[in-house]
Amino acid sequence: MNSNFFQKEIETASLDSIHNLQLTNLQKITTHVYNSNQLYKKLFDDKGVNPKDIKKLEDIEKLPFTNKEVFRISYPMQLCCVDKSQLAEMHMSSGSTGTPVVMPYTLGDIAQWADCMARCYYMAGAQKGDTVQITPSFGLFNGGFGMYHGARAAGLFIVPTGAGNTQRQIKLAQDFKTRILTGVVSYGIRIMEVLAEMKAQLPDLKYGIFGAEIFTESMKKKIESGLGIETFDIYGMTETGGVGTLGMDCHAHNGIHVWQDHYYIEVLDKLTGKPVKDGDFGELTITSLTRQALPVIRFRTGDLSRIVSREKCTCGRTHIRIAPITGRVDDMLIVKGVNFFPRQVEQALMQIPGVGSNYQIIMEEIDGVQDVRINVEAEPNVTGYMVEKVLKETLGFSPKGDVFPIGSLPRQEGKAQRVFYKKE
Ligand code: DLL
Repeated sequence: MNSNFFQKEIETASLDSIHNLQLTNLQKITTHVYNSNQLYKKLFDDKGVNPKDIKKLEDIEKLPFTNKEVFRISYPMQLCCVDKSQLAEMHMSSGSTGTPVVMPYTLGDIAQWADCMARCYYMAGAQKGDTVQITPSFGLFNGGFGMYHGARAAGLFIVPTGAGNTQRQIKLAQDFKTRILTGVVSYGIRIMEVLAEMKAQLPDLKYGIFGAEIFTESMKKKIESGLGIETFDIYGMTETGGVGTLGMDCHAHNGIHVWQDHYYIEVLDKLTGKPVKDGDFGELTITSLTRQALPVIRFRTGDLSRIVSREKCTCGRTHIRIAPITGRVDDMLIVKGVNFFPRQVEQALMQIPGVGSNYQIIMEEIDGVQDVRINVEAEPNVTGYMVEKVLKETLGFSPKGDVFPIGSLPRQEGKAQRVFYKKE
């Protein structure tokens, strides 16, 4: 197996040494947030817990949870744990709920981010001098800058295209021999479609690093065969410090390695807040162990996943593996008494030959009754009846299916919006 390490010693460290390091870092970080931030101190005090109570890793369960609401009430900077003179950069997301999440960074935090991201590049197979093309936007969204900081640390040749202008992206990828393409999942698909329209090729492209959106197996296969590359599912979020902080899958493609020296991960029952058994799905809850400006403590991410393995991987890495994110605790849709998730619609649609990759789930209320309609791009041979039949077989009820020519449904710059609400 191609095993390429950026920080081999820590990426392959024994589980014991990783756990020891986690405990030391957990003690340090709880002391840091408690002593430097009033809001954190209040959260700890209200729970009757003091950093000195952390004597073993399991004691993390004594700590209070944080969530998006804590970020909302602390906007813009009340959760910051260092003096402004130490800050270097900030990023922000407004997320699907509209809650602004601000993440300030010290220079040390940027270096930590860059290390996590550089590990991901190397894990995909990057080597010094490779061209990496960075297609997420450069701005408040963490995607562009995170991939940039990491590529700098990894010694790659950066083509920082940012978002949009797909034909030019393709031309630049040809001219500068892009070997690694990075982006949000839906943009990988867009590049693939435009490449086909242009009847062009990207002969130097070998690896695609995509994330920020659910990356279903069917979408992965589509991009891999369309672009002739191997793809990787990269994970991270504004609250943990951005793209790549929470890891990526390796060439074994058997789970996302979460960088455990920097993050402590729990998988919790979303209702009781108690840990679920390894292998069971639950809400990922993250504690940042090494960040300084704004470490999160037991942050309820809302993302659903499960532990795949705590054992050493065939790639040599020892860091825990989680399954690709399957959804969010709050994205379940209910129509006529049937519960379903947007990813199930995607999986069903992708089974139909000729179906494109852009679709919309329209939740509409007609005469007070909730209904759903699926709009999907497809080749002319695909009919609405075919779509309705597959959806009925997989979802157990019959949404109306409408087919549109490839390229005709609206696309968003950045993360794709799949679910739309309409009231008649
Ligand atoms: O989306 C970070 C990122 C940028 C990751 C580029 C990968 C590539 P936020 O805008 O704060 O940050 O959104 C974070 O996006 O809680 C998940 O719900 C979702 N998400 C991120 N990566 C994945 C992934 C960036 N690989 C939120 N699979 C997270 C599924 C993902 N969902």
